[in-house]
Amino acid sequence: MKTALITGITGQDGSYLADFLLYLGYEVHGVVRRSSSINTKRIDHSFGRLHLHHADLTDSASLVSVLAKVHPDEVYNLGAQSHVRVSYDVPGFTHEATGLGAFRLLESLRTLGLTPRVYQAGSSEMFGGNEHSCCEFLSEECRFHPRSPYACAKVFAHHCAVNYREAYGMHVSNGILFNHESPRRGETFVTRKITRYVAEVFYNRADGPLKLGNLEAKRDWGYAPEYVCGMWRMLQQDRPGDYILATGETHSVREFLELAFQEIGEDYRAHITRDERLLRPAEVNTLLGDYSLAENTFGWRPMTHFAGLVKKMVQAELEDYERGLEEVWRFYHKD
Ligand code: NAP
Ligand code: F7E
Repeated sequence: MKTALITGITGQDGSYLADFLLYLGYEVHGVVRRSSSINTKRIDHSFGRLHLHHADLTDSASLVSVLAKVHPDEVYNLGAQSHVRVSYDVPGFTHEATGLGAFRLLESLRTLGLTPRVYQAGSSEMFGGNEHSCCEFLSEECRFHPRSPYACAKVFAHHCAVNYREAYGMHVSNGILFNHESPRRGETFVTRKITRYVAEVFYNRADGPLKLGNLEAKRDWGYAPEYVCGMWRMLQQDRPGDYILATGETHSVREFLELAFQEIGEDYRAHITRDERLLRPAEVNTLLGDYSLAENTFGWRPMTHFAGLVKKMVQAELEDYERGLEEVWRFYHKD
């Protein structure tokens, strides 16, 4: 039985990854940070099967202590202050947790002499958008142009991962993941904000119009459970590498609104208002990724595309969304 350690296990991806690794028969450990209110709702359904440890990516000693106890075969570094807009409000903390946190984890492994395979959660935000690239589809070869404290921190973490791989021969892979969403997405990210509001309208619980920022921004939006399977596949390769996971389609926030409201037979224009405070000091206008390296190397490709994702998210707000996950796990583990 393999042992995995996940930082960020209470987040969207961490919770799906924990589900998938338990399904595969792993012993799953997770890093949980102390909170004054309960922050484990996404993993409560597997509580008895998980090994949870208090630690924090801003605290090296806590990381050393957990790693020395667990001796993992695989480490997935998903912990981060992951909200781009919020990273402008708390840039220092974002750099500490999202950037230096990755360094602390790698350096703790090195000093302990541990050699697990490591996944570093990189982001399409590192590219700053297709307008900063010469390619129609962003690939692993395109240069980074970070446009927020969050993206700067992720670029730093990415380069640390490459450096530990080259300097110390560590098996560290960078996933460069484009937006991936789900019913477990945090409520302040735009897709979940919209689908929650749609459910409120449907049940006559909406309290005033939905306040939104830039509706013209375009994202390459995929379905999160499929992306965590890609993280795992990346670490099963003999050689570490850097891989993009994306859908190869891009759609605007406005298109997401249109489809989401269509699900309940409403016109979004009657329900929204613009709030300047939700605009960003520097926006990433368009993201569109090329996942062909991941497909050619380890057979990963997205199953759910834009319209299917919107439908899944709206339906899940209206009913139980846990059904159907088994199908995803089986598809990606077929070999
Ligand atoms: P998320 O839902 O925001 O989860 C972030 C996780 O990090 C939470 O478990 C959070 O704990 C934890 N965390 C925050 N600060 C921490 C600290 N100082 N020490 C330890 N843990 C800390 O993010 P996600 O959507 O699952 O994304 C997972 C990772 O992939 C993140 O690194 C994100 O930046 C990256 N990423 C996400 C996407 C996407 O579209 N979802 C795309 C590319 C990259 P609490 O629950 O206590 O807050
Ligand atoms: O914004 C626009 C906003 O916050 C998407 C994180 O997981 O993916 C995520 O970052 C777009 C932006 O996600 C609102 O301006 C309009 O253009 O849902 P978001 P994000 O910034 O793309 C990347 C890949 C990550 O790595 C990050 O960790 O939607 N937008 N109105 C809005 N966005 C928000 N949040 N709220 C609005 O009201």
